[in-house]
Amino acid sequence: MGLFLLDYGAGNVQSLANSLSKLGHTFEWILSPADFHKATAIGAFETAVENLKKKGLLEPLKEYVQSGKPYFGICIGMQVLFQSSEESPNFYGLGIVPTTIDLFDNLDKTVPHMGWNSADLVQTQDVEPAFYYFVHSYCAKYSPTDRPDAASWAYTTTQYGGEIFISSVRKGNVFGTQFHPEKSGAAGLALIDNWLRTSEVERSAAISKPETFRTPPTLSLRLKDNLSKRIIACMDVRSDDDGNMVVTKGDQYDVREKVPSGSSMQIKIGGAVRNLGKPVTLASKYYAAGADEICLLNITSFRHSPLQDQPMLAVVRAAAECVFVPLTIGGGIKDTVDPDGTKRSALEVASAYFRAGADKVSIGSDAVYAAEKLLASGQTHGDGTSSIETIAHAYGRQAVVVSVDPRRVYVDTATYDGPHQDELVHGSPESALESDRGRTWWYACTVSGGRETRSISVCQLACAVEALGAGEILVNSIDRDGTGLGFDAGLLRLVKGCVKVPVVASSGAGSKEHFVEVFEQTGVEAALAAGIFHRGEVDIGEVKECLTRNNVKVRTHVA
Ligand code: 1PR
Repeated sequence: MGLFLLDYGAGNVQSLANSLSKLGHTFEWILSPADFHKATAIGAFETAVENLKKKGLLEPLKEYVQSGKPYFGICIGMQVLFQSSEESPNFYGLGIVPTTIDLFDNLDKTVPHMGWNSADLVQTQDVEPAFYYFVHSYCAKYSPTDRPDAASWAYTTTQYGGEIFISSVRKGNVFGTQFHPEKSGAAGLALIDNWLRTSEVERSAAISKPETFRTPPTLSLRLKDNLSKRIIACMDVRSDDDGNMVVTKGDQYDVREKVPSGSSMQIKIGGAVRNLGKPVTLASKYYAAGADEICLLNITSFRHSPLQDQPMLAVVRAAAECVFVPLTIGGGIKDTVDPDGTKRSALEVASAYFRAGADKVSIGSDAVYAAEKLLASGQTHGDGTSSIETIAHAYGRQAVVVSVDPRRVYVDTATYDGPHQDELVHGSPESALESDRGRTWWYACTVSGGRETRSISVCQLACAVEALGAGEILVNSIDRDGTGLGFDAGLLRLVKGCVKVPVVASSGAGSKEHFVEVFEQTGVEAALAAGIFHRGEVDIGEVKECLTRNNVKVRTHVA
């Protein structure tokens, strides 16, 4: 009798498989209803219940759970234990936990709820809560007065803004977590390991003690929720001049070494591609140092970027085996054609990366084209065909990041009569930065890694991609990239003011204090940096210490 994982092919179940391998557990996949008879425990699955129905797995799953055999469900794997979800009116779950899954309200917070938050034990308040990685838009509200039966299932609760929800359920041999333990670093791996190493008998005995399920307590909202700010390490990846995949880093997107003037080597394309290390080695190092997420960008994807023999797939696969926090892959997420003429949709490309172990995909150029199309149509919703929509529909909006590469377009206020009047930013005449001093500009979107500037502004893009289904917006800045001058707060405030989804600040970090400034001045949910980490100028731990000293909440227990 072994450990079984249930996957219906649309989620990051590979991450869980990697976590189990790392912990030394062997497992098999559930492929047909008959496999339930062999299983003693099963793992996460992520997508709508309809897919389970199609495969004839829903009823066997219900019988399995009701028979008292061990079940561990993650995210949707927990939600499926409930009656139904507002996400899909025709969705009927297993009905084991007698309540519904509802959408978060976004009046006081960004939705999805994405990042590291605490999971507080319901019955015992004296244990320091652990932090886990959450990413979801729907939740089971914790309500012991209105829904006491459901609340009695609550093992942990979590507060997000003005709402308290059930972040894990546990009774007998059933355990479900709304958070992703397989993406929650050492704390998450320990939680999975403990559960798997406890015998069925011990689990049932512990959980049937009378005091364990006394009346669920009423919890009061604290002043502040615990969602922490995320620090993301980003690697721009490309092949060097010898064809090896390397991490590089540009200055304003130019990744080649500067050639000394007068050098006989001085040619139009500049010097060699800067090589700052191997992507998997660095990803593993940043995970160990406490990065809350890792981002890998294929920066030469503007060229022909086939799926067949795509070297980034191998990089993602290897990184996912040693990184147990969320992994985002960007570059080349678009419709493409393989050398043999096979057409690959953006959804197929994204699916290949998810199967390799990515948790999110980041879309750059294709998002600009989709936003332009939406604006030209005059509609508020897309026609369902863009890469953002197809991937969000299949994997959930939380799996779709849009990466924006804006560039400043300076204007003369006396003569400017263009369409971006409302988005003009005025630099103070006293600004320390010469690029800002007394000048006025707007932010234009670019495609192909900044090689082509478009007329759509960053605000137009942000609003459009949110409407299309993006779950997060990564805001780079070509002007600040690699300069170490600090994040562009004006740009980030603009984007934050346009959207409700989480915003990630990127480009320009030059000191640990810059991270404090960006969180205090812009309200972004996460900050990403590259060069400062690659060159070893500042360690991720130092950044987090500095943020903690300045009362910015971050995940600090990473060991
Ligand atoms: O258009 O969907 O194929 O995606 C291409 C992706 O590759 C986009 O996310 C785009 O930002 C990225 N990209 C393309 N060319 C470059 C380049 O540098 N030549 N990198 C590039 C963008 C920006 C950040 C960088 C931060 C932080 N790099 O990724 O890591 O600016 O740097 P810093 O902390 O050192 O200042 P598609």
